[in-house]
Amino acid sequence: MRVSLIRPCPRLPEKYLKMMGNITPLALLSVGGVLQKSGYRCNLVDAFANRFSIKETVDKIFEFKPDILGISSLTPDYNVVIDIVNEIRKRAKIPIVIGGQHATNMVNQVLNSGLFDYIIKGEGEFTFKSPDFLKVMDAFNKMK
Ligand code: B12
Repeated sequence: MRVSLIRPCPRLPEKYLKMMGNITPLALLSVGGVLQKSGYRCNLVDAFANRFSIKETVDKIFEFKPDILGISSLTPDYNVVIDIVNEIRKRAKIPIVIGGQHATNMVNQVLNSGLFDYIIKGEGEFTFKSPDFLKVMDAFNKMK
């Protein structure tokens, strides 16, 4: 299974992005590392490091031809995440998992948005590769 992991770039002026510095995407490296060890093929679309626009982010995602997407969201990223997901939905029907602090703390808001197929709360690496989650994924794919 091919998994594209996405770190969004918050919509802030460049001077604020610069102040944040070069932040290593620890969350997605943790998730991707565990998935790769379990046999998944992963790629990381780091829109923050590359200052990708919504279109560039989504183009990069589809270049990898993923079977599933995992997107990380802090609260300041969430408006951009919504735009990324809306753009993805225009182009393809693909399962989308959201994780990270916003999804963990604002689960009802995220669930009610109707934009995501799965929300993983808390530490995501082991949930993502758990047999229960894979079973649900399998059922989802059969419904398509
Ligand atoms: C270290 C840290 C930083 C470092 C970042 C270091 C780095 N290389 O990432 C610095 C100082 C740079 C920083 C900056 C900021 N931070 Co900070 N930071 C933290 C801190 C203390 C730990 C985060 C961390 O690295 N955890 C380790 C990683 C491995 O775990 P994780 O990020 O939680 O990810 C796990 C899960 O969330 C989940 N997950 C995450 N994404 C995904 C995606 C998928 C698909 C799945 C399945 C699972 C999943 O699985 C991951 C692995 O277990 C947390 C507080 C805390 N104790 O968690 C605050 C925290 C994350 N930061 C916060 C904030 C607000 C910020 C800033 C926006 C501050 C600012 N105004 O600039 C910036 C944002 C920078 C950015 N764009 O990422 C808030 C977020 C709140 C929220 N509701 O979103 C937190 C929770 C602090 C708080 N309590 O307010 N931060």
